[in-house]
Amino acid sequence: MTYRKTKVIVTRKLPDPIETRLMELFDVRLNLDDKPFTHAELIAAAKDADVLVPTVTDRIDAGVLVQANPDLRLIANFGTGVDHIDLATARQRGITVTNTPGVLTEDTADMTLALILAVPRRLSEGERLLRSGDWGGWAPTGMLGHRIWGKRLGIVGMGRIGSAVARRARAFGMQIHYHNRNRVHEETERELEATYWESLDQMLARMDIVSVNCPHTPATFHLLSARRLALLRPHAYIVNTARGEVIDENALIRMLRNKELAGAGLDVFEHEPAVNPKLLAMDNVVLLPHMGSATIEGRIDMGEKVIINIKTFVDGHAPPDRVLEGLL
Ligand code: 8YV
Repeated sequence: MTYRKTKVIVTRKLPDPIETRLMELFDVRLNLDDKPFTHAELIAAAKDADVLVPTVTDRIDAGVLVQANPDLRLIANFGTGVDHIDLATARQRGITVTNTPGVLTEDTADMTLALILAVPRRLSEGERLLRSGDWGGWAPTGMLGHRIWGKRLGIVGMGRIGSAVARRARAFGMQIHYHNRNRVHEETERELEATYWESLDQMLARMDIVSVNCPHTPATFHLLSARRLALLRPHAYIVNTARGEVIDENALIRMLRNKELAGAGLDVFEHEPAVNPKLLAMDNVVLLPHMGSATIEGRIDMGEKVIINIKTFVDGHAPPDRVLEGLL
């Protein structure tokens, strides 16, 4: 098949330079008004496309995939996480899935650090106070938070993003601890002065701040369950820029309300775009609308990766960012 004859359906509005390049290369259907596709619209797209370019807001489940036309051979996801795609059904139907790893690492790590700083230092609370007009001026005991320097940071998931978080956290004087399926290279551990915990439970019980940086897979759903969250000490903070589903959100909310945890910084939620109103009412949380990778540079790089994956696939080669289920 030639590029020109390849029918690509893009489910959301992408940065202009990416959309322009896609239009130059392929037979493309864009979503200019950016209205998320309904399930029925996703099924219709899968019936029509050779290549589907979805994002995290599209649930590409078995219902979509079994109705796909036989020419749908590639799902070139715009984003790194692929938990919204039923990978097993895609594999059964011979559909290749690609993602966009690497290019959003630094931006997501920056946002993680922003939350690690924002929650203990009460950034959002301070800003709310100032904007409310109620600030009476400086006071020796006004807006006291907690020091970051010297605290223990426990990173859950030491992949690209987890390691980038660790590098930054070192510069803020934090002690790095991590739990990962596999221990990272000795050299990386030395560089980061990182302590590996084979037991997540044991690590959680000793940390001051915990950062979630692992993907959401069947194995990590509610990895931070009510039981595990209860291992955290009451002065601990938790930050999540990965996926809401990794934490049992109801259990987290209960603990925050009962002051069994000091606070949380959340960029992701279990039922996006819905955010539990109980969280919205809390002062000891900083809440962001899933914007960890939201830089124009990052989104253009992600689009470039999507284009390279499609081109390589159409050329008949294995695309560079194939998602191999077992490796997630
Ligand atoms: C993306 C993300 O913006 O890439 C990911 O996994 O979580 C986000 O930062 C989003 O997924 C785009 O589909």
